[in-house]
Amino acid sequence: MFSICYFLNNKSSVELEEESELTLAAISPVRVTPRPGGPGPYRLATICLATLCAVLLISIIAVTAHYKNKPPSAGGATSAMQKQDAAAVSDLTAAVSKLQEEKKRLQEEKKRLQEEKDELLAKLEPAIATKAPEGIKPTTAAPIVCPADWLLFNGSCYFISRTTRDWPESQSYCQSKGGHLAIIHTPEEQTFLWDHLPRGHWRAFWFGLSDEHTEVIGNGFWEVGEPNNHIDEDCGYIVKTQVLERVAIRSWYDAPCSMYWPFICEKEMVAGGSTAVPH
Ligand SMILES: *[C@@H]1O[C@H](CO)[C@@H](O)[C@H](O)[C@H]1NC(C)=O
Ligand SMILES: [Ca+2]
Repeated sequence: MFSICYFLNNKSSVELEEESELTLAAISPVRVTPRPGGPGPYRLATICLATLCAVLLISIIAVTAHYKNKPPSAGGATSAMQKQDAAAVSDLTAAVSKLQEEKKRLQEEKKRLQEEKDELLAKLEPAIATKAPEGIKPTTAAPIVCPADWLLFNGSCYFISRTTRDWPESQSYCQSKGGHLAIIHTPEEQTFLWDHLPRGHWRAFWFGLSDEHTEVIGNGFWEVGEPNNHIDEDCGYIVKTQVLERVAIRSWYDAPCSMYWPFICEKEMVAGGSTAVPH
């Protein structure tokens, strides 16, 4: 680029020389004759070079203008972004320090609560220690807690099965749970269990009555006409149906012990104090 411009400058000086020659010629008419093929090609070259130079200049201006416009806009964008970044960073820093403060506060709170808990435990321990000797004697003080799915009534827990077994298998199952098929003494007990039985077309549940053991037949909550000992029926079951006239205290039937029914287990939870049924 520079060499071209330099070349052009040279040419210009050549042209100036020519002009001066022309002026000289005008002054002294002796040297009027122009050099053969002199100014023609030079002028053409000069025009060409000038045009080239102009093009180059324009190009340079255009390029510089382009880059002058671009960097400032780009620079402006970066500075705006940098500002945004800086703001975000300071926000984050603030958030972090806030969280650190919160963490510190929570740690202190945790420490305080831990101390409180230790204090309370220290206070409680003597109380527990003094209670322990009482706990050795089974008294009525402890509340009875039945296993999950078992119902509490008057010191006993009851389990109403959803699966069916014959009477001996039902008894074995109840014994495996530390109980026996329910032995029902009072109308209240009978009604409590009855109320918890589901209704159905013919819902029957084994309970703890069989000829194989000594029976208290005569008493009890038999349906009218039962026990009829129809085809060697030795085991007792409670029936609950959709018929609402059927009532708790007239719901016992007897049936062959080999039938498969759901069943009701009982587990006495109060060992001493009264006439709990031994097993
Ligand atoms: C509660 O159980 C005791 C001891 O088994 C019994 O004597 C009493 O009759 C029962 N009470 C009721 C309401 O079932
Ligand atoms: Ca019967």
